[in-house]
Amino acid sequence: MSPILQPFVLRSTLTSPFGRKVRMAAQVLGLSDRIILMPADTLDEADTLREHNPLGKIPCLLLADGSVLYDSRVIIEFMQELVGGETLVPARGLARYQVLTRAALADGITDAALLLVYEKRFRDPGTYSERWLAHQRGKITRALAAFENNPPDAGKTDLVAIALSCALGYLDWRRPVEWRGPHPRLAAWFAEFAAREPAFENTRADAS
Ligand SMILES: N[C@@H](CCC(=O)N[C@@H](CS)C(=O)NCC(=O)O)C(=O)O
Repeated sequence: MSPILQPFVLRSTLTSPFGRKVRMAAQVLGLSDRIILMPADTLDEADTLREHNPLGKIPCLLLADGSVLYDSRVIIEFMQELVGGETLVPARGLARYQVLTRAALADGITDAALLLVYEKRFRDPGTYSERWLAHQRGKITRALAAFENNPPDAGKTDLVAIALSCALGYLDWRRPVEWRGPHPRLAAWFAEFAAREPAFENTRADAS
């Protein structure tokens, strides 16, 4: 069977911001109905997730031939190649690497936000490292400032918009930093993007 006709299993939770990136990208590329979501528990040693991805991270994509793809960036590149075109990422040239770099910056916000959340999940109160928390907050603050100075085009749904909207959605949910006040242009971009792009609303954890 051609890979385009095969179903894919996505190991993820509905609340994972990186899983949401993949779910949004799949919708935008018209691949949602090919994807079967199989929840994974990253804390459960018995979960087959660690066989699929030794890092024990979500999302990962299981293909019909037994291959496993991770991480979210690789899965999205795979899906883009499957459908063809360059909806999410330009195929080549400097423009491609500029989009990938901006998307990496957006992912870095999510990575740092997750580390802030994990610090409190894995350590007992009183043992949190304020220095480590400030180090991660600094990454978020600097990356948000860069996007505030140069927000994406609200009319465009590319990899940058997907990664950034998932990062901001995660900040809104977990609130590791207060981002809206100091970043009005970014907040305006986010509001406009969320209102315009159905894949954003459709991939909320509580979307029906
Ligand atoms: N670079 C990875 C990051 C994935 C990631 O950090 N996923 C989180 C959940 S959103 C996770 O699996 N955390 C569990 C862990 O780190 O053990 C990607 O883009 O997919």
